[in-house]
Amino acid sequence: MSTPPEPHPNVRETAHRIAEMDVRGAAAIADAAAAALGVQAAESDADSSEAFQAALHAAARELHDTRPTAVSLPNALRYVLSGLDGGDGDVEALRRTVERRVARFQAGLDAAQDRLGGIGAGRFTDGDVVMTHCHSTDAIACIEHAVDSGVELEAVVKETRPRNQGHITAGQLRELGVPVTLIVDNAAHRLMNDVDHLLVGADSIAADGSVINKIGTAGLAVSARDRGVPIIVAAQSIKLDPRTLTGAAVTIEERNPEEVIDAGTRAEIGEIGVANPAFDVTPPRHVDAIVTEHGQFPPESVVVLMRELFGNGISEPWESV
Ligand code: RUB
Repeated sequence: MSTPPEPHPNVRETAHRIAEMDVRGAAAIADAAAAALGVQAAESDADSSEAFQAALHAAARELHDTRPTAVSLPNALRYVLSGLDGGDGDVEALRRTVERRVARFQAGLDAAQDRLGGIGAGRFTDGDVVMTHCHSTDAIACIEHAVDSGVELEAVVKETRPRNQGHITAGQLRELGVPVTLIVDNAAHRLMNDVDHLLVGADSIAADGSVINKIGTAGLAVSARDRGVPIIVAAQSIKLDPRTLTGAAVTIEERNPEEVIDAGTRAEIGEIGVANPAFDVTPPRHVDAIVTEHGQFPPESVVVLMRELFGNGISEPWESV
């Protein structure tokens, strides 16, 4: 087997930033991965269409192998690479095609988020209190649209251990002028009596309507159900996982134990195991609505949208590298 071509340094750098969570959140990961493929295409010195495609596939592979759970990543790669199907163009034509598709993909991300924000905002009325988990740009778009149209909201923001992405959410909601109460994750059930909505994002949505999102979402949804608080998932359609149409399971990322406990403290405690799953699976029965740019769906019917958008067959050209 021949050695795969070296990806462009920008691709290496982007892959590193995604793996280290300098770039994080499903939408931002998709955006960064598409941009990196654009740089790979723009600066490729390949002298044949085959070499050009091989380099793009190798770049996609490197980006793909960074984090396993957010399906927006393979969906972004697939979208950009599908422009190369057939491969009968010369290098310049292929380069232009990739650049065009990257631009279209990135514009689509922004437009989808804006549109779903407008749809999700419709769930809120004046004086509502919204509980959030982690940091989701799709979820924040719903709050932003509501605030922009004059609805007064308050937020209870979970800090979201171990990485505290709730702090990002708190900062962004303050910028929107929303009063924020920050809580530790363990206080969520206690505070559930005081909130009107639970609003979260998604990293992947399976064909049965299960929602894969930041660890803690599934337990939070059980708590919200118990208190009769509606559970809303804001997720543009690149979060739909077409691989699950044929029964594949979403891989849950396990991260470094040092995010949970530093090595020194761990050594002081003595011999212990540490688990650090980054995501969990909320079953469809614990979700009230999935808000996408195509409208709101009960989780069980999201499969219809998934088939419409992806069909039954999906390609993974980076697997051939
Ligand atoms: C982020 C997370 C977010 C989703 C949706 O996890 O679980 O809820 O990615 O985000 P991590 P967005 O911080 O580990 O990447 O709506 O911005 O796509």
